[in-house]
Amino acid sequence: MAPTAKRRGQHRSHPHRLQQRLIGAMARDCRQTELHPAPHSGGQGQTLIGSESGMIGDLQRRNINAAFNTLDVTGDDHIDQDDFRVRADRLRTLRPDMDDKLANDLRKTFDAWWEVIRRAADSDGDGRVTREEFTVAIDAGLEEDPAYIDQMERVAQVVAEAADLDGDGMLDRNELDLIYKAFDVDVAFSEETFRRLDRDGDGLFSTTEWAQTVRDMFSSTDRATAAAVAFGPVA
Ligand SMILES: [Ca+2]
Ligand SMILES: [Ca+2]
Ligand SMILES: [Ca+2]
Repeated sequence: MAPTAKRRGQHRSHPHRLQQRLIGAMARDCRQTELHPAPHSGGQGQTLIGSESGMIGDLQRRNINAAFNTLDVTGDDHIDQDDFRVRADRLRTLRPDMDDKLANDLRKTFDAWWEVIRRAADSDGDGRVTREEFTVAIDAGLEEDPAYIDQMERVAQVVAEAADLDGDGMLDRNELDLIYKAFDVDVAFSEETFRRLDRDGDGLFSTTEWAQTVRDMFSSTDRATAAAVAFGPVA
C-alpha cells in the first residue's frame, strides 16, 4: 500500500511572517531572540502574530523598529520626504558620473516610495510619519499592499541602474555592494546574496533579477532564495 503523501505546503509558507519581509529582514539578527527562553511562557493573553516561534510579537516590534530606523535616514525620529531625498542623493554621490535623467528618475522614484508610505501611515496628516504611525501602518498590512510592493520593485530597478557603473544591464559584486552601501546595510551580507543571484557563476546578474529579488523579499517565504539572505543569514 502506497503511503499517502502528506501535504506540507502550509507548514512554512504563510505570508504573514513579518520577519521575512524586506526591511524587516534587516533585523534578521534579532532572530536570536527566538533562542532566548520566553520569560512569560505561560501567558495566554498575548497578541502574537504567527504561531511557530511564540516570539513573533517581540520580533515584529524589533523588525518594525529596525525598518523605521532604516527609513529615518536623517535620524530625527520621523520619516518624511527629506529622508528619501537624502537617500536618493547618496546614490548620486556613489555614482559621480550619473546623468541628469537617471538622477531625476532616482528622485522621482524615491519620492513616490515616500508618497505610498505617507498615504498609508501619516494618519494625522502633518506630512511626517512617527514611529507610532509607522507601527500602526505596518500592523495594518502596509508591506502587503500591492502598491507598496510595486513601488519597492521600481525603487530597486532604478537603484540597480544607478549602481550599474558600466551600464551593461548587469550587476557585478562591486556594483551590488554599492547598493548595500547606499542603504547602510552591512556589505558582508552581499556575499551570499550574490552567490545565489549569480546562478551560472559568471560573476554577474541582471538589474531586473535584482528588482525581482527585492519583490521576493515581500512575497516569498522561501529561504533558499537570494531575497532570504539579502540582509543577513537566516537560521
Ligand atoms: Ca527623518
Ligand atoms: Ca504624522
Ligand atoms: Ca554592470
